[in-house]
Amino acid sequence: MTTPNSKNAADKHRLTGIAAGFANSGAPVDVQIYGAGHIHETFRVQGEKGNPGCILQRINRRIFPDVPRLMENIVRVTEHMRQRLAAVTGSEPDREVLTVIPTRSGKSHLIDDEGECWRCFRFIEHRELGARPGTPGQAREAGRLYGRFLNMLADLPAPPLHETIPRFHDVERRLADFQLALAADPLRRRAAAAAEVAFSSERAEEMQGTMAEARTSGLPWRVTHNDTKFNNILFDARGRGLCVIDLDTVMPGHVLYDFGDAIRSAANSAREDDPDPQRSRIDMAVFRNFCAGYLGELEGRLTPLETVHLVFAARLMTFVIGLRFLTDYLDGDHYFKVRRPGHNLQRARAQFALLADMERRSAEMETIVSRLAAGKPV
Ligand code: ADP
Ligand code: GN1
Ligand code: MG
Repeated sequence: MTTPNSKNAADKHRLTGIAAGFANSGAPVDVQIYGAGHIHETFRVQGEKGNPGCILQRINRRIFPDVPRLMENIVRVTEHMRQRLAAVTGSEPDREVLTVIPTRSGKSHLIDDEGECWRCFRFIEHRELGARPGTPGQAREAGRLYGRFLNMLADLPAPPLHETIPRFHDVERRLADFQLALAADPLRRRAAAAAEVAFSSERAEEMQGTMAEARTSGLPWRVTHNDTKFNNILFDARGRGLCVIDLDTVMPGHVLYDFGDAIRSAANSAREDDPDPQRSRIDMAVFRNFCAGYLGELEGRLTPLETVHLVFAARLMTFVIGLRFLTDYLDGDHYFKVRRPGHNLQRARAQFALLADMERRSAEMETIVSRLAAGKPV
């Protein structure tokens, strides 16, 4: 008979076997589920004493079907950042950039006997901080780290990185996907989402129009991270930003994507899925401090067109990600991991409440950005 305990033991045995396929020194001692990401299955593998262990991930192939290209990007990006860090006195490349641990036969990923794809990174000791900054200093550090990330990849040699998710943050694509899900409405959920559907329709034109105009005016393409959630930064024990992780979506993008996604994730006074939309508000202290860290690091790099669109970017990305949660709800919850019925609808509602608050406070946000960009205190 298979009991939960025997299943656990079988799973652990299987995971330990997979971990042993990577060129990590020493035998794996224990494996546990780890982290709070929405995309992959992540495990922490503990090694024998003195071995930092590793992070083992089963890659979500529905979202990233071309694993060799995905891993090629990650290897290129991490090696480039490692070289850049090696030139900085006092830096610790093993902790400040992810290290891909190859398989025993030297590959970037392993395919198991069920056809699942696995990869492994060196485990970086860090302090768990949760989904949002707890202090102004952490918000500033998050800004600094995402700014430094952009700086370090500004001279990544050609060829361009692969586009791992086509048109990932393209608002036109996201609106088209939303319209398809709304028309199909496979689970008859449209009525439950009527208020959110109306909210997004009211904003579609402004979002698309402003973005199209910025592109026509020469908004630059850069190497961007594209998934700049607060929990995609690891912090050290003293609360200093250490390492940017979750590099699956590093590819050509606009700086607006990174800035906007970071603000909607870090400068939210509530959890991303708070069931009470009244609580989703822009946290101005976090906004100010993130901006100070980000703009301080990127001094001289951003063009005036980029700077002038930063506050719009915070609204744009809150809209785009809210729309993706809403689309996934209508579609039957196939993309984001959900933990309860209606979870994606709650997430969409919370993002839209945050967006409405940003709309109310846009003028204040603009003042903060323009003062910082002009080198003035806020
Ligand atoms: P997802 O795409 O599912 O969000 P991530 O790559 O962000 O997956 O990893 C999930 C979690 O695992 C992270 O939020 C972090 O807590 C932890 N993690 C990932 N890589 C490392 C690492 N190299 N060292 C320590 N913890 C890590
Ligand atoms: C996913 O992987 P994770 O949990 O950091 C998603 C992001 C969303 C985010 C919402 C590849 O991020 O785009 O903004 O959830 N990543 C992907 O929490 O779709
Ligand atoms: Mg993540």
